[in-house]
Amino acid sequence: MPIDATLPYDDANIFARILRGEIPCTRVYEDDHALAFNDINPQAPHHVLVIPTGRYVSWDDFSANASDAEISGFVRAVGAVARAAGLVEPGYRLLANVGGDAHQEVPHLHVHIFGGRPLGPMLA
Ligand code: DGP
Repeated sequence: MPIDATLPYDDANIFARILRGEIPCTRVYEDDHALAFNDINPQAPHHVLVIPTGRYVSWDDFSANASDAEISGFVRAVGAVARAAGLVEPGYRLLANVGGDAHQEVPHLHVHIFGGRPLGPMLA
């Protein structure tokens, strides 16, 4: 079910549990500001989720409330994950769903990285 991105952070959400190591995932990158792991339901040969280590519901919450260090660390981590996977050429797509209309399902900010095949024009 899509979430309401204006609700307070819920420490029981699935990505919070992954961050705490309570639920397994296939980790591909980790540093002080970000954790990246393979999506459980991949939509492309390369489908990784990058999440901040801080408690942020969505891109909206993160962009409004995270520190400059958290934001720069997270943005650099997203780029590093894609670069390390060799996706810069031929290319990749980033996506962050925010709230109900975008069908955000997990109330912890996550950026999807898609790659490994031609992705076609972006669908609204
Ligand atoms: P979104 O619709 O943007 O909120 O995407 C949520 C994504 O999270 C979706 O592609 C599936 C993925 N996902 C949900 N639960 C889990 C999980 O327990 N483990 C992993 N690796 N991915 C999950």
